[in-house]
Amino acid sequence: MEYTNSKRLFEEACELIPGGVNSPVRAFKAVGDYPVFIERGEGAYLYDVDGNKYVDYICSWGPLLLGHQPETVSKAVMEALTKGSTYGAPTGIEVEMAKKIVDAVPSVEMVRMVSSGTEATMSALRLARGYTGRNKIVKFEGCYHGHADHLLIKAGSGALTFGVPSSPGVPESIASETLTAQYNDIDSVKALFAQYPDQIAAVIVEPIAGNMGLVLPKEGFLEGLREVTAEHGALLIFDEVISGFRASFGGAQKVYNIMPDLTCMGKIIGGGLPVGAYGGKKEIMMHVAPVGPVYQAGTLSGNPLAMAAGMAILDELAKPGVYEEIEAKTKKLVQGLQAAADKAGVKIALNQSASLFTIFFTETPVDSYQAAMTSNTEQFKVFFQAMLGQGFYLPPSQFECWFVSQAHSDEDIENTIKAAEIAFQAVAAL
Ligand code: KE4
Repeated sequence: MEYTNSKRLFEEACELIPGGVNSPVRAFKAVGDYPVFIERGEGAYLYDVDGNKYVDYICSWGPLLLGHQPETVSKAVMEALTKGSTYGAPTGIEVEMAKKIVDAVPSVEMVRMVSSGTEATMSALRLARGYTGRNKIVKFEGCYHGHADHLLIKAGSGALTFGVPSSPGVPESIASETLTAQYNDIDSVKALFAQYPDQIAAVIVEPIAGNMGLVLPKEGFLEGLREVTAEHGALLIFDEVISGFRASFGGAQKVYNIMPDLTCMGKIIGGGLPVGAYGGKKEIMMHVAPVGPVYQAGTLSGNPLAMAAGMAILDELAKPGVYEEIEAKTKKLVQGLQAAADKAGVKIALNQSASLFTIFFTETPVDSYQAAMTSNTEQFKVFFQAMLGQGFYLPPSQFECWFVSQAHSDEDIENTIKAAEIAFQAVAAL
């Protein structure tokens, strides 16, 4: 494959944009020297600036469950654009969108639209602190909730239970209010409640973890979180920015039949345009300005173009059989990839849920952050490059998910498996 224009653009971009990208993971730092620059997307495909075509398994990190440029979504956005792009005033479509989310997501009685997943989680945590009058929050090592200061926290050293900043610029004073626990280990959460009685405002969790690679909740883990937070007067916050409208039309909370107090959403509900949302029990949401004291605002919140795209994609996803169709494709792909790895003698752990999956290059079953960290990132890098060179665009990190869409055809799935047979051979030859 020829990458002349991508290389040139990346050199130019690096002079003007930190790292040459507007979001770090796009820089391909874990897998190569430079990213490919994209010209356009169509259906299940991306086309880069050198004319190379790829089957896309990032789908913009989640929003594009129907693939690129689904006809009804594009049509809805273009139609909305004939009436303007933003008003900074309330519109009828925001009411329709709120109703659609409230009707679909079991625990959500009231919702506020924002413009990113980070805004959604940041606002939900401020609301939890304002509602409970408590300051501490609990997050899980390996879960990512956007880049608000109090969430850029990693586990402190063994002795420390409170977090330490995972980025310069996050004050210790803020980090000390964030406690870290271990995903799928309910005892690590109970220990924090015992150590900090009446001080924890909320526990925030990805009900299906997608940011350490895909890690599924163990039997009883989510139920345990629901029980321990209720017992201690803390809020349970589900970060469904990835799993919302992907795990099912009602999100992971519908699949696992758990009712969190607040839910954060993003990605799919914007149909590819900037969006986020947080919502939950009306009694809690009524604490949000202007009806309540907890302040949160946004110039482009509920933007009419994003609402038009969101309404259109949710209308498509509400149709019978869509989730079953996409999950069936994903399962066929995963079975083929496992067989390809076995054939090459490469040990992998493969986690799949709905239209998400991750191939971990480890023989350890991956049900925790620690297990995910046993992955061989060198093997992942070789696999990634071998797939990219054959026209398959995977997430450029071992610790992310592949995203399958309705646009991926049976032929795309078969071709992906054939390419993986070659890519796994390259790994075996290391
Ligand atoms: P945004 O602020 O990027 O819209 O959403 C933050 C966020 C919140 N919660 C979860 C569970 C998320 O996965 C994300 C963002 N996801 C990453 C990919 N894992 C976005 C890709 C990127 O950072 O460029």
